[in-house]
Amino acid sequence: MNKNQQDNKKISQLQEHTTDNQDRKLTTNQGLKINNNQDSLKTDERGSTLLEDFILREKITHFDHERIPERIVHARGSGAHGVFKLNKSLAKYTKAKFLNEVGKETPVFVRFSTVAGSAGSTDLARDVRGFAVKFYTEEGNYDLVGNNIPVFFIQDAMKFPDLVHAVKPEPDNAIPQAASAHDTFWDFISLMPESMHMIMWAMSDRAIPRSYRMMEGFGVHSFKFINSEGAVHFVKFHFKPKLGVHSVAWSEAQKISGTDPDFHRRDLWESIENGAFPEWDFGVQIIPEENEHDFDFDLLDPTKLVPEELVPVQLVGTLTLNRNPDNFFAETEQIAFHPGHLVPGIDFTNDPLLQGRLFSYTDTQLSRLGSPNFHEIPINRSINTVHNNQRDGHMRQQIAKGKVSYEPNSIGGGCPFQAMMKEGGFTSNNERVDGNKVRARSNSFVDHYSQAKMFFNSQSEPEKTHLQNALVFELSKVTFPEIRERVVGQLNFINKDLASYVAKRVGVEVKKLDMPNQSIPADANPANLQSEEREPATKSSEALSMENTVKDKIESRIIGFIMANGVNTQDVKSLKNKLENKGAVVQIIGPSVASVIADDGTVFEPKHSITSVASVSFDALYICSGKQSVKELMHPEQKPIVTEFINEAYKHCKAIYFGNDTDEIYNATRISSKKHEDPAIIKKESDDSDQKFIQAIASHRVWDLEKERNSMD
Ligand code: HDD
Repeated sequence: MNKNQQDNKKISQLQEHTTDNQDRKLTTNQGLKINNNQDSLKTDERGSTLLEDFILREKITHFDHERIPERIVHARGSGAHGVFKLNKSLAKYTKAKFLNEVGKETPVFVRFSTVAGSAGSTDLARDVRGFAVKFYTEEGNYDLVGNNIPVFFIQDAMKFPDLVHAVKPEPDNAIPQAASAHDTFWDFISLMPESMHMIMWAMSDRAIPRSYRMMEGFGVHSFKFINSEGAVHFVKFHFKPKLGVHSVAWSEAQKISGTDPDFHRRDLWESIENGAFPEWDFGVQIIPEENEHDFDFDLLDPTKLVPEELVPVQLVGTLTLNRNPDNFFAETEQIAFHPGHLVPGIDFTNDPLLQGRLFSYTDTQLSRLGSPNFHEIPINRSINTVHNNQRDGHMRQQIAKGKVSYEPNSIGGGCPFQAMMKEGGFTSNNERVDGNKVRARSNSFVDHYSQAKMFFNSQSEPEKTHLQNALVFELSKVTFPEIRERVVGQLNFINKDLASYVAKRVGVEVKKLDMPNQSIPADANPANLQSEEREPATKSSEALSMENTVKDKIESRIIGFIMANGVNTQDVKSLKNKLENKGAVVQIIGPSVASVIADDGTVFEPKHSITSVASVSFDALYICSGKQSVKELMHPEQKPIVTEFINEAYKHCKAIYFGNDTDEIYNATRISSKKHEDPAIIKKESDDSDQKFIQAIASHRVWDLEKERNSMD
């Protein structure tokens, strides 16, 4: 543990519960040392096993009960410990202590996830990503349970089970796993106009991130900040990755799902192990209570975002992940988030999606973790000690002293005391409430397309192409033509070209939307909550396009060095140093995993054999200099493998750098027939070639040239 980690109160708390088997003897759960862990106790060497074998019974019984229910959504995830540091005080808006004192550090645990797939599904599914942060503050745990997309599919929690049932594998045959490309999802979506804004995001490349470290995080709902005077501001929460927001190509995502389904999990784990700690700026959009109605959308509607042009994001803190968990199950699996875990100074709004969530999260932990004492599991404990009169229940850990478990009491001197507000006692926002009990949707929620338009308008041309093709891919898997037609009808309200592009490729026509006539009251039928086409007040917003993201860093990017015996040592070492000095990770790819002997006898150890890895695992490639090395790589047995490897990286718009004497390889690839200048294909020609390569890696991909790079198939 380094000094930073020792100062982390949560990590020190976890240490008390952590064991290490190093140099220890094997024991039973009762602490009894075990002398033979190979054989059960029998009547004879070939005889039956004795029921009295308590060691066997204990081992098997425990094993039989190892699995717990996976999360109903967000089952597949990965997490890490870290720290949140405040750089700018928000005391003017909130009394939350962790947001008041500049420089204050608060321990956190963050869990990222996909939504639809099971715990064992691929990381690269086209899906929303969860971004859940538990802040272990001095005033108790505060959970910000968000996503990498700032809006949601539905406006009311009443529809959440329907949404999830629609996207999960279909109930008759449990197909497909971790995919929205199927009948039931699109059937539901086609009938839920309110989903269309989120559909734009989910079909964009945001849904296939390059890394958890390169995703934004959003609290989604509007929350409330309350300051020490009781003044209220609405707030939207943002996390912006220091490495920028980047994605992979869809064909790449599909291949990664086969070659390395743990791609994001591995990436998070390895970057932390390598000391390349993932970092985000934490930001807030703040809206005074009196300006609640200043927008052309309702702040309580979770299918809307607040454009940054209207309310800028103020960056006030830094989130850094700096420590991997010691045990996946104990920490990442057992962590229990809940949007209702609050601290004084932060409160909910009446967003009807958020309101429903407030019930769901504790409820789900009861079935998932099995007991109301889930807060006592080490990863879930607050760093301040819990004092209350709750008692007993399955697996109770806390030993609460004394006779008294009720309040008021005189025997216990009235303890534990209620805390006054000035002592940090939580009080709910003293909001005036007056209304009739209704089961209804506010009219202010019925505009489903204008922000979808804003999102589409904001995309760069390559992003639009990807989004369109994602819709085509998904709808091509829908077997009911009327569903495809209805979705196209919805798209037509967003953008006519988009609708006709998709329609043409999924075999339907763009028609006036025809919603099925269901036997439910018209005003309760979501299909009838169809809004008119309306232009957004903010036509387009820069922050919504990944094109405008940070593109000046190569930190933790994985660069594959392709080499064979006879490679030029000087050349390899010099580029490797330059890249590593900027934080990139160089991985050697050899013809096999056998050592590579360089021209001067230096030995390089490949991490990969070119036959057992695909270019989708790398951000960029360097074809190392050296005549002998090239000759070996172009041996008839190797040539097709090497060229396919490079061609694929080319297709995925990556940076590819050719060292000295590598013309034979260059000429064998499709790159040699390129017709135009391509800034991400670099030949070692001059002193600044290395620098050009570094720039190309930092730019992530040349999406603009995707058509050209793919047109020579
Ligand atoms: Fe949820 C898990 C995010 C709406 C009910 N949700 C869960 C997780 C994230 C979110 C990140 C995984 C937490 C973890 O890593 O353990 N959920 C969201 C966001 C939503 C949202 C950003 C909308 C803005 N969720 C939502 C609604 C409901 C739920 C409307 C129910 C009414 N969510 C759950 C759940 C889960 C969950 C069933 C499954 C596992 C868990 O809670 O702990 O209760």
